[in-house]
Amino acid sequence: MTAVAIPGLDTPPTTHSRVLSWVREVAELTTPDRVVWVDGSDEEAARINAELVESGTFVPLKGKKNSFWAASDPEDVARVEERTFICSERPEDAGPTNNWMHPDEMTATMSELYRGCMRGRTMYVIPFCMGPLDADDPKLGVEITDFAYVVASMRVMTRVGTPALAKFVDADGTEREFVPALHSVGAPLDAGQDDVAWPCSTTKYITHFPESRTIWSYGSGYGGNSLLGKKCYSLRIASVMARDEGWLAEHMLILKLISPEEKSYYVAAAFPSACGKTNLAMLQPTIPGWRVETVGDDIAWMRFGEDGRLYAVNPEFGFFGVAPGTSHKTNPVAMKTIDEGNSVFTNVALTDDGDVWWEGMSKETPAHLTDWKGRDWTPESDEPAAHPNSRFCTPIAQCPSLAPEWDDPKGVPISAILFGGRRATTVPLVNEARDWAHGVFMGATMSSEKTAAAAGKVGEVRRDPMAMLPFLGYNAADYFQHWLNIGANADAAKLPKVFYVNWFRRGDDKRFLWPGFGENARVLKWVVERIEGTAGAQETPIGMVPSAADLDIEGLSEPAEDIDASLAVDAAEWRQEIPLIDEWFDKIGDVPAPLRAELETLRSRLG
Ligand code: GTP
Ligand code: SPV
Ligand code: MN
Repeated sequence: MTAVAIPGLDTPPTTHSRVLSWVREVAELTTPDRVVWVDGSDEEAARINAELVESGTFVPLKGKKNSFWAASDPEDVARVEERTFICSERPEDAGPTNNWMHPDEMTATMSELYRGCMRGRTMYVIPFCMGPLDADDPKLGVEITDFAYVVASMRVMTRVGTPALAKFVDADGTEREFVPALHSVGAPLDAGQDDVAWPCSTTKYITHFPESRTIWSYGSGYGGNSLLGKKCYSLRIASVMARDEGWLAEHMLILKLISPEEKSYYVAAAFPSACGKTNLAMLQPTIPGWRVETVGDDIAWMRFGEDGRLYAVNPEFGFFGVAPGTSHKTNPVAMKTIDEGNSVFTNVALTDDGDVWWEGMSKETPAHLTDWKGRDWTPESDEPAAHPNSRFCTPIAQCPSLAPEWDDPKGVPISAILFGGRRATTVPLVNEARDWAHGVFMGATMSSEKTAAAAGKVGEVRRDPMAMLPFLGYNAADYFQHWLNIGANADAAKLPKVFYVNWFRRGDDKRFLWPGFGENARVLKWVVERIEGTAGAQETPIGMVPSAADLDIEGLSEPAEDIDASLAVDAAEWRQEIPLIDEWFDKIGDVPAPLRAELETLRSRLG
């Protein structure tokens, strides 16, 4: 084969041999017009943003500094779970919850899709690092993409460019491992063909090869499908690394709660997509004396420290948050973060004076907007102005509640883990696990109504173990066993306490029983008091649940009946959960015995 001359390919800023050979291999397969090595500089970002404005992908905002509005293809608005694959050698290693195809078959199929797919486009090479650059074992990756929007967004979400690339080769010349992550929108351009603002393909694959720790994504520009450091690397591939190396890669926010006595507690919480992680991570407590600082809003990597406690690191560098519902009332910290500028807004509405708007942002609805599909919009329009899964992408450094230790490579010691979902019935506001195994059972059986974060029907209740259903890189039964092993290998007294929360229980008229948002601090306060042994709880068949008297509810405007109803444990409702859990465990297959035992305990306690 003759070496292909592609401008930029032969001027790499690294000597890392595998990076060089892989980039060449991809360039020869995808045949871009040119190759650009991303250095992460401000000058480069300004150039790429200008190109995105030129191509129509970005509209610069007048209302926010260095910020842009983008609208996706209307068919490319969310993660595509049915097109997401775990291609392990053996189907049983992908487990019953993932789509699987043999790696050879997938490699053959996708290689044909990739062949010539970057024709007429620029191929960007983005070296990146998930987590602090000065970690002992920095988790490196290289994303190749043909979409400048991905370059602009990766720069916000991860540590990219020259500082990351410097970690690829040690001073002594040792080359570090990295995750190769290939992305293409799958829309080659013929000579003279005009581009569209949001190129994508009707054929989509979001593929993970866990054994070779490789990611191949094709056909979509949407965040979770294209910003490959996020869900693809930091959860699906990292969960496999974590299984092999004895740590946890989880779909969790990390927050720091500071008591009036100035004592700090770190809490990690796993909620499914669009179920409140970003909001809880940025919570502003309504109760006097308590403060919350933010460490991360989506992903936690947790390892044991030398002291035997579990320490969490946020591998990300920005927030990719749900826009609708975000307001100065519900989440003032997020609003202040984006008001600093340097942000990308995708599929929100555009105001006439060049700023962004979405449902729930303000009491008054603007009289006229450009909706996410680029159409004139008025309050009389029958579709929302912003897509329900529209997102802001904004640098974490701009977050006013950021904890100073947020990027400490050691991480922060976790005192409590919360699991939670979106359930209109049955699940009480908060419930404390009796011990680690019971907590793992809570996580393994948690359930939630489907949201707009993934393509498909919204509202359906499904089991979403540890909020990882769409993000597990391996077999779910093995994952549950891994969680049990983490507990078995630890000093029980040093393990985080586990709780199960539900902010979304509803009354007969569908209103939320619990006010949520900043008021969730009352639940966090009870969690801390349980850790300290100072708060009461009632023993119920499902775990330890507070009564209203055990919670600090002073100053809440909700009627007492609503608070009681939010805390109620109705045995009849819970008996209806049992066959659903049976069905779920049957689907999983080899559920570890301690979790089967937990189910039998629950069954007998419910009578
Ligand atoms: P992903 O970024 O998709 O992983 O979602 P997330 O878990 O970060 O959810 P987020 O905090 O963005 O919240 C999703 C939606 O739930 C938003 O519309 C919020 O306004 C709403 N929400 C968050 N917290 C609460 C709460 O305590 N109560 C109620 N009723 N709604 C909430
Ligand atoms: C989620 O869906 O959980 C998100 C958005 O946080 S995405 O990055 O698309 O996964
Ligand atoms: Mn979020």
